[in-house]
Amino acid sequence: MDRDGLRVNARRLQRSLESLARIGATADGGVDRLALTDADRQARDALVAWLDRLGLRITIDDMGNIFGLRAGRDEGVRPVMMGSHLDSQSRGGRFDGALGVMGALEVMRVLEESRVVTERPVILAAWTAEEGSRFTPSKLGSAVWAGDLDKEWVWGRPDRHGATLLEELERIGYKGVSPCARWPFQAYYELHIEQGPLLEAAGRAIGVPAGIVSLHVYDVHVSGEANQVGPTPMEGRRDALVAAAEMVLAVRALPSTAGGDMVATVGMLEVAPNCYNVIPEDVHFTVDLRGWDEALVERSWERLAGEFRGVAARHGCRLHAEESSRTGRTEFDPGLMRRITDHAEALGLSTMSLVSGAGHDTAHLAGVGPTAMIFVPSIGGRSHTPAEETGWADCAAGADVLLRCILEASGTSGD
Ligand code: HGY
Ligand code: MN
Ligand code: MN
Repeated sequence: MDRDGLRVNARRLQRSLESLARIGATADGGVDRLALTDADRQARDALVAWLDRLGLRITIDDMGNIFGLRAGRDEGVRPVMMGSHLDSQSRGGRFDGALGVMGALEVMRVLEESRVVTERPVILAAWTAEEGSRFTPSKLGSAVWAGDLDKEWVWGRPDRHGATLLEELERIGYKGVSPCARWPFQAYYELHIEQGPLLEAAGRAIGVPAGIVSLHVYDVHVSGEANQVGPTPMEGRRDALVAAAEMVLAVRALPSTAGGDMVATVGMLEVAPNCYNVIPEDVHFTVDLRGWDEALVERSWERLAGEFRGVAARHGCRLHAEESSRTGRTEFDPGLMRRITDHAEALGLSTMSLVSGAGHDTAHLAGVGPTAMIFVPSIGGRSHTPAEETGWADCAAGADVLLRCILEASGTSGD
C-alpha cells in the first residue's frame, strides 16, 4: 500500500463540518453548542453514529468523553490518539474543536476505505466541556481523564443556573459506565484552527506550536453601597462599578508595562442590582492572564492585586480576589513536532513555529504522553465568534498532515 499516496477526501470533510455546524447553528453563521446542552447531545449523537458506521469500538466514560477505537494488529501496544472537542462558546464558531474531531473522523474514514492495517490501535477522542464557557474551569473532560482534576469535584461544578455537570451529563444520557481514567499512548495529535492572526499574516499553511502559554483565571468581587441615584451626592459614593471600571483599565494596561508576551483580559463582568436608578453595589468580574513565562504571569497578578486594593480603598469598597483556575505552560513533544513539519513539507505545505495563546485539551494530554498540535490559519485571525472562518482547502491540508502523522505513528503495513 502506498501509504504516502493517501489523502483525505476534502469534500467529505467539508460536508462533515457543515453537517456538524448545523447542530446549534445561530442565525449569524456561528454555533451555540455549550457543553452538555441539548445541542451538545445532538452533536455527540451524530459523532457516535458516524463512529458506529465505521465499525469502531465506542466507549463513553463517566465524564462523557467519547472514544472510537480502530483495532490494530497488536492489541497489546500503546494506541495512537487524535481528537478535540465538540462543545463551543455560546456565540462560537464552526471550526474551534469541530475541525479536530471531524478531521480525526476523516482520517478514520480513509484508514477504513483504504483497508489500512495498522500495528497499533488508533483512537479518536471527543473531550467533554473543553471551553469552560458553561462549566468552569475549562478542559474538564481531559483534565479528569489525565488525573489533573478530581472527578467528584468536577461533577459538582455548577453552571450559572445551578445545574451541576453531573446532572447535565445524566440528563443528556452521556454519563458513560466506564470510569474516566488515563491510559498510556504512543502519540496524541490534535488538529485545530490557530485562533489568531499569525499564520495568515505570514502566508503559512501549517502551524507547529511549541506549546501552550500558561493560563491563569481570577475571580474579583467589588462591594460598595447601593443607593438611590437621584438624591445621593456624587461625593462620598461607594460605587462598585466605578471602582471595577478603574480595575478593568488596569488589567488592559498591564501587558504594556509588564514586559514579555502577556495578554490580559476581563471577559466577564456582572453588576448587581444592575438597575439604572440604583448605585451599583456589587460587581463580579474575571481576569484572564496568559503568557509563556509563568513567573511573569504570577508577578503581574501580584502587582495587579495591589493596584486593585488601592482602587477599592479610594472608592470605599471592599475587595475579594482569588485565583479560580490555572493551567501551567505546556510544552509539546519535539519529536512529534518534527514529524508534523516533515509531513507538511512532504506535502508541499509551508510551516511556521509558534506558541498557542489558546488553551486546549492537549495541556492535559501532554502530561500523560507525547503530544503535539497541527494548526491551520484562521481567516482574519478571528475565533470564539460567529465570524470564525477557515478555508476548506486549509482544513483538508491540516487533515492530510494529521493522516500522515497517524499512519506513521500507528505503524502501517508496508513499513
Ligand atoms: O480559553 C481557551 O483558550 C479555550 O478556548 N478554552
Ligand atoms: Mn478549541
Ligand atoms: Mn475555544
